[in-house]
Amino acid sequence: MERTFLAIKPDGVQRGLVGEIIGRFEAKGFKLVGMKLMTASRELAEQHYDVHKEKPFFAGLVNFITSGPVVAMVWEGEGVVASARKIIGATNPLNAEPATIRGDFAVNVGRNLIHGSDAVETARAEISLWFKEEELSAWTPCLTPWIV
Ligand code: FUP
Repeated sequence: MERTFLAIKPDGVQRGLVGEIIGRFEAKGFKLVGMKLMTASRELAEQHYDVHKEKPFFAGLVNFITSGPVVAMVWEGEGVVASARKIIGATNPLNAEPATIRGDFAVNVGRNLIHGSDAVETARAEISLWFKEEELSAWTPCLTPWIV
């Protein structure tokens, strides 16, 4: 089954939006298979955002993401990578539609509350970067027959 990596960024934790954000993925019908509150090391953050290492915003991005705890999560479900990106909304919150997480709660591209993997392959790499296999739980939700 498809999995994605989501991380509620330090601004989401500081603003008390953890429950609100997690609730949206639960309500949609996706399954939480891994979750931990942790402060990322610079090394982890630099690897995670490696694709942006030449960008002018890279240093600020790494400083921000390592500035406090994040909620790192793995979610599972049919089409979860693309669907989570829709639930999250556009990277720049000013372009994010209402009813998306960024559309409802964020204003600034550098403080956009949550990260979500952009493709199935990226998700695989990000999950193995942030989680050990034994930190993930395979479980069978009894609600599944009512949703899919
Ligand atoms: P996303 O996939 O929506 O997280 O967006 P990107 O991978 O394009 O960007 C990663 C992060 O870099 C964003 F969440 C915020 C930050 N960023 C900036 O701070 N300024 C920019 O112009 C673009 C991205």
